[in-house]
Amino acid sequence: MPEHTSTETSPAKKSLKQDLFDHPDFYSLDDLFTEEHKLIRSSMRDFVKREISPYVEDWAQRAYFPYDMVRKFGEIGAFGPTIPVAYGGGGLDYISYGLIMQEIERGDSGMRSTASVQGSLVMYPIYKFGSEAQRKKYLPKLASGEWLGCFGLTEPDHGSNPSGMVTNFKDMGDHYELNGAKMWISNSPRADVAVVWAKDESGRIHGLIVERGMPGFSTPETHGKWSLRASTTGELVFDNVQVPKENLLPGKSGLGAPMMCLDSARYGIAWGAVGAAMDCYDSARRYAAERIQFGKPIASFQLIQKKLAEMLTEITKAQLINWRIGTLMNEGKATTPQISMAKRNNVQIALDIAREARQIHGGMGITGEYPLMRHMMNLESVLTYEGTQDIHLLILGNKITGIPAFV
Ligand code: TGC
Ligand code: FAD
Repeated sequence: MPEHTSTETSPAKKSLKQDLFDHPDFYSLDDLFTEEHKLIRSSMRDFVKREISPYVEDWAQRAYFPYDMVRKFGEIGAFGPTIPVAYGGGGLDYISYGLIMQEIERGDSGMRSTASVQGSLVMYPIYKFGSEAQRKKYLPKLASGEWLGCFGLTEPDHGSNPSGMVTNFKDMGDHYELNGAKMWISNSPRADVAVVWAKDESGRIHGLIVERGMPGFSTPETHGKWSLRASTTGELVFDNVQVPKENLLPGKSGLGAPMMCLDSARYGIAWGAVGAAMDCYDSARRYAAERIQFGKPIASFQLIQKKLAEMLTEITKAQLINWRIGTLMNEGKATTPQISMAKRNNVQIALDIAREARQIHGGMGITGEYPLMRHMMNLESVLTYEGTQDIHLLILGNKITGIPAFV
């Protein structure tokens, strides 16, 4: 607690309800969760409180990726929760997956990136489009955290428009030869395997599993980020890499294959962003109750109450979106535009809440004593990756009008 913050118990603090601190659940969404959902949430919450929250500010300040979290995430079941148990996954539903992402991102968006890339962007395509041999070889090691994976779609000249990618492979008879480069790849500098999207000689997109150690494959780290500083980001460079033919994902080709992975990851982000928003709201509510100005806790001023009321309203609306999109995911009915709406809305409200919460903390809000600036800077990346806010608007615009406005 900062020295200039009053430690007296103010009337506002006395009236605060603990449940709204620990888990803002204004519309009693807990009534809709099963006992298993609540157990998963509380065990992830305890894990994050123990293993991430006490250290993450220091990791972020030092731009340090805590690699030992990979094994810990594996042990707690954060990797591939929806993948069947037979392949090392959790065999859980999509609400459980969402709750796991929510609790991890309550700690830090970069830590959630590590987990959601591994589950939705590496394990999911191997499970969905991989051969049985590929599933058996890779999934259990990825689930346990023995191996870390990454997903290479974005290129230096093709971000929002992945169909323009130039990374390509040629059939050399007994193997494929892969050339090109990917940029902005989460986990890449420490990844053991990369799911890479590249064009064949006819220009059709396929997924290939590239392993660290293959000659010509390198993963330079990207330095100087002001965002997601506890997550490691880098490039993937392919210089005549010989990829065994059995490493091609046989189940699906075309842009639709990576887009299906993005549906799953964007869904997880919609939940994760609400976790970050909850953490900012919790901090703002506590601070407002404790901070005395003009002889009163600032929580007693109408303008502060307006900010808190709007935060709780937006969190509640985002929670309701997540609940419904989660049930649609469980039924296999969620559409890409529905997922876009959830991802776009929830990341935007989380960023707005981080900024408002920072204001409530006054000058203290810019320090590492509170999580606000870290969440705010992280959410700037979350706003951009997995499709920018404007790309998600255009996906919705296409759905509404039937007219694609991307070009
Ligand atoms: P478009 O013409 O719309 O579609 C091309 C083909 O793909 C099919 N398709 C899908 N299939 C299944 N599921 C989906 N969700 C699909 N979306 C598209 C589509 O049916 C079509 O198939 P076919 O057979 O007719 O050819 O494609 P487009 O080139 O116009 O692009 C559309 C656009 C702009 C919406 C899309 O490309 C897009 O979403 N761009 C944003 C790129 C993006 O999100 N990149 C994310 C990179 S990964 C990342 O950021 C990880 S961050 C991880 C972390 O740290 O958490
Ligand atoms: P651009 O596509 O160049 O966009 C620049 C601006 O132009 C944006 O505002 C965009 O909305 C706008 N724009 C583009 N096209 C249109 C249009 N048609 N109409 C209107 N506006 C448009 N990628 C991966 O493949 N794997 C990863 O693991 C991964 N991790 C990432 C981690 C971080 C920290 C970051 C920052 C990015 C990561 N990405 C990853 C890349 C991410 O998906 C891209 O940054 C994102 O898709 C946007 O691409 P771009 O940065 O090239 O921006």
